[in-house]
Amino acid sequence: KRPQPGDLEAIETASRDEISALQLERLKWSVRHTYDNVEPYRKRCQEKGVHPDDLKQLSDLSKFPFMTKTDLRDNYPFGLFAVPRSKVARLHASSGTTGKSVVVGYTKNDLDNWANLVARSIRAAGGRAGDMVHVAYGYGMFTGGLGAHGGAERLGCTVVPMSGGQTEKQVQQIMDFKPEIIMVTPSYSLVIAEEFERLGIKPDEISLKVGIFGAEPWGEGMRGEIERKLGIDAIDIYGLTEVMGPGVACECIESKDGPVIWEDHFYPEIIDPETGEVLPDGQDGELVFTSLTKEAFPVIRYRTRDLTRLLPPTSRSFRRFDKITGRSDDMLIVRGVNVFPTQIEEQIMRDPRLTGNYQIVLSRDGHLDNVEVRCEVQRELSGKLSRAALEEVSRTLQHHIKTIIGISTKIKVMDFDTIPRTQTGKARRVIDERPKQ
Ligand code: ADP
Ligand code: K
Repeated sequence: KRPQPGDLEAIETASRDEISALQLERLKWSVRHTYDNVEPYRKRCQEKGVHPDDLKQLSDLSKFPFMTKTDLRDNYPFGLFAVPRSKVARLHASSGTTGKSVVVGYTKNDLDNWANLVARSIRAAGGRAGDMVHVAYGYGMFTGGLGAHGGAERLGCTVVPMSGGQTEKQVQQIMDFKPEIIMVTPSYSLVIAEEFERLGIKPDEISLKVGIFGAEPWGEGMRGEIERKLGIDAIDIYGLTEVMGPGVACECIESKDGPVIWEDHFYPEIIDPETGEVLPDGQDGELVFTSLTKEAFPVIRYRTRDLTRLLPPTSRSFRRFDKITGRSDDMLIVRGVNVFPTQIEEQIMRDPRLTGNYQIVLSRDGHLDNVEVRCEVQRELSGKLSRAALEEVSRTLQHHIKTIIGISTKIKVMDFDTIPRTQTGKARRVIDERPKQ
């Protein structure tokens, strides 16, 4: 039986007018706070000829300049903080999937809001006070571990601060302690699932009911794979260090239809990544966030580089977004065709004989890009498929990728457990062996 969401806060069912009114009031404060206290942003506004007083309605935000990851790097470490360093209660840093890390700070109030929003996210996912939450996101400068931890504790759960790695011990503890909830990256959850399989433990013998997965893109096919292997509901949580950490948005268990943005704390926009123009809801583009309540590290129009579209409210009064295809800097351009690793993942996951572990290897042959997709057969089929069956798996996948994504690939179907597993959380999906230009 699927868990139900816990009690909702009043704002989660408020009218859109009430939400907009609250957003406008908070937006005015946030823009003013940033302008007054963050000199590089004030200069940027002055160059553009905009002032916090120009903000009369929510749509006026589009007149304000963007912030990007480059701004964070240029002002490393504390140049964009809006409070004196002595008021900063904690620092975190992005894990630096793409380049040098960036540092962010939180006041006591910021940490309080963060814990509340992660608690709200866990509640939306079906968790409640008294549940045991196994946290397998990495602890440390990465926001995943401590972010999940603070929220689970705030909700009144029993928190197991396991962190990443030590897969055998993860599984042993889950069997011994019997947590209802696990919070981890989707790719590491598969590693844990495989350890259960190896021990012959069936999904219905695992105490877990809900998994709350984020920090990297994952598609619907992957959701099905994780749900089957662990016997849980898999819920998508989203966040990024620059904007807060996990808990900027989270799916609700009753609809599982894309992360709901906690719009009382974050104002979303979708822009055309080329022109910077704001696009209407429903149109694909780059997700941009403005923080409405953050004190130490406010962001105004922060460009996430994550590509998706805004969707109308369903089970909450807040808007949602579609599963993130990837970020603009994950995009591969193969012989002129734009490809996201998740698109290839989606095609792999159509075949139940293949696991969710895969790698894409790019190489160059003269002037042409070659793409090799490495995938694995499920444990119970490993070494048991005939040559003809393996060829059929590979031909089918190649055909799907060609007809749906539009690129030619070489497929390598490998034995179970031959592609390296992540121990630290985020999987390395792409190996680019092309010479640097
Ligand atoms: P880094 O930028 O170093 O990877 P973060 O941990 O801050 O560090 O990563 C945030 C990014 O992770 C987001 O911008 C997004 O690209 C990705 N991400 C986080 N949660 C999700 C999710 N649920 N679905 C897809 N991508 C996600
Ligand atoms: K990431």
